[in-house]
Amino acid sequence: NTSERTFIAIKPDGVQRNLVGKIIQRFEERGYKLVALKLVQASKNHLEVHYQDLKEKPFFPGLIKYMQSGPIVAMVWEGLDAVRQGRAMLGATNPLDSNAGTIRGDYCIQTGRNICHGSDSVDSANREISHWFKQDELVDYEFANKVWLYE
Ligand code: DAT
Ligand code: MG
Repeated sequence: NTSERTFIAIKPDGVQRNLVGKIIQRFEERGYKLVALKLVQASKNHLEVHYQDLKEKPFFPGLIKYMQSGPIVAMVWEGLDAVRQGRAMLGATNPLDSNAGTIRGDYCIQTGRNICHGSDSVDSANREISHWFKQDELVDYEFANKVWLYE
């Protein structure tokens, strides 16, 4: 399915550390299609819903505070296997376990400052995309590269 979509976010540390361009560049160069993008200061409630599955975890309050500490770049990327490949490109949750060549493995050190988010399944991608974007913010356009990326 070359129309699979994933929600990718650059967390406040990624923005402050000037890694926005580099992270976007990886998805562009791989061949994924940018469908939506915005810089947002997320509210506490918005982040608590985003991370609803983690609300019982001991690190949850710290996670919400971290995610609220500055603007986030919210994006939707589309293409074949976008969810799984997006996760692979980010690397392991704990950057100490992330391979070199992944975003986390190359640009960060600690789990609590792991600079990026990616949906972990197609279902959570759909939920996260509609949580962060209005339908009319998902831009429908012809991706000229498509014929050179897919047979
Ligand atoms: P991922 O972001 O790889 O999907 P997750 O959904 O399990 O990982 O957790 C969401 C975020 O919460 C993660 O990116 C960083 C933070 N986090 C997870 N486990 C943590 C821990 N043990 N200590 C501190 N922060 C943690
Ligand atoms: Mg997750």
